[in-house]
Amino acid sequence: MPDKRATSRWEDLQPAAENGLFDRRAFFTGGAALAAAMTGYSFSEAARAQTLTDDPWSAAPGTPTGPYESPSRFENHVVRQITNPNGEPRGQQSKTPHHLIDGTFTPNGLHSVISRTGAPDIDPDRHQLVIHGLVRQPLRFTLDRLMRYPMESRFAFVECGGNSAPLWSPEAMDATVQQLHGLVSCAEWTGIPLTTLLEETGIDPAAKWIIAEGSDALAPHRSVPMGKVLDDAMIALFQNGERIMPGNGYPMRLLLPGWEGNMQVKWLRRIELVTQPSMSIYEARTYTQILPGGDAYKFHFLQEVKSFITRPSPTVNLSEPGFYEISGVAYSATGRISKVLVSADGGQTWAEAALQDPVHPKAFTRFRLPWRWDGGPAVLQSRAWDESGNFQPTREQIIAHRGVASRVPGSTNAFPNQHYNGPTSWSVDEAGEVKHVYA
Ligand SMILES: Nc1nc2c(c(=O)[nH]1)N[C@H]1C(S)=C(S)[C@@H](COP(=O)(O)O)O[C@H]1N2
Ligand SMILES: [Mo]
Repeated sequence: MPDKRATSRWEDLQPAAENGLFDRRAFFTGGAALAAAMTGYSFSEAARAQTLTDDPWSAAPGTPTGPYESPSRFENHVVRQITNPNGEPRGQQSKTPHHLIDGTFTPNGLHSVISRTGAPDIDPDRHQLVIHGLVRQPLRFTLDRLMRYPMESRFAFVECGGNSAPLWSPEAMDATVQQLHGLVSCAEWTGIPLTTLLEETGIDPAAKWIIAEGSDALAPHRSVPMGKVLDDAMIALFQNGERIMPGNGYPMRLLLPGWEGNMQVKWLRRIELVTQPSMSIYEARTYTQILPGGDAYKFHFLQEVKSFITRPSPTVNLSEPGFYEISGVAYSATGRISKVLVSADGGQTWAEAALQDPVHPKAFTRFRLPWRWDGGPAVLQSRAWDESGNFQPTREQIIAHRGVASRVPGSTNAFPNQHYNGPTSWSVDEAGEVKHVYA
């Protein structure tokens, strides 16, 4: 006989959408109700006490803790995917394994990296940041000096404009969430608001932009409008509590929360205040969006509302029918995520996911919702909304606006189009195997 209380709560726990999807209320009604709803779907086997004493690792003292710890050797497969694993000297991408991690912050060793000429081996005692141009007084900052300024911490995702670009392809791909969306990561960044340093140099009212330049061999530079600089630009020195990783800009980077990754200049050495953008190669060509009619966006600053399901996802398959948690991340350049809807029938019916607290602006938000897989075919998909009223477009909407894999005339690059923020769909077949599809 089922417990009466659990039975009445079970009624609140009818699936909220087709194909066995529950919604965020399943978490509010509490563990007992969820457990009742899961009756008949036990994940665990009966326990026998002696199984706890048999294991060899319990029979002898363990390994002493080292000065800097790496994950368990059983987690050796949880690594970034890198485009030139043999160190070939060219631009490099390292992609975050979203399907193998959880929570909202990317561990530093798994943070995505894009670099054109590799990470320079910067001696922090010799590195300097110069701020000059349209200022009252140009200044030079050593790291020692910067460490004396008041700092602040904030959570922010960093996403390459080219993240998710494979999804401009008209054909579905045999690809993991890492391959499709691995060029976005999220960290707690600590550093000095750029405005603090600009108060010291002074700002000539004629200054409308800054040009930020890195000290890697290419000396890449990008222009940033003064509005963003005064809003929330940061000279970041720490990443998830430790000094910024070499690949992410050690010893300092420009952080522009929510904006195109390419603008967030790493290994930062120079900021010049100017009247006009520089129209460098990354703003005049590489990160330019070509529209179906042939026109281009002059700039595409914002990384707009996006979400994707990380589990289940390709290679993270289902072993048998029953209960699973659907989990993923959502983020937006225009504020906090306010709502995530999930579908298990390819977008025909939707249930609202629970958003895990705390929900920070311009940072990853983890969404979760229980799902009872009946063993039949399903197509999983998520869509996100933010507090500014922006939302993740349907695939139809974004393609109508931006085209499919539009090519720069004469270019051999398959996906020059960037900033894909439509939904990602995962199909589940009867064997529980998860694959990328277009729904
Ligand atoms: N100095 C410098 N800054 C750079 C780059 C670079 O190659 N050199 N790559 C840019 C690109 S294309 C992106 S998407 C972001 C990626 O930041 P991440 O490596 O911390 O993820 O850094 C940007 N900043
Ligand atoms: Mo990028």
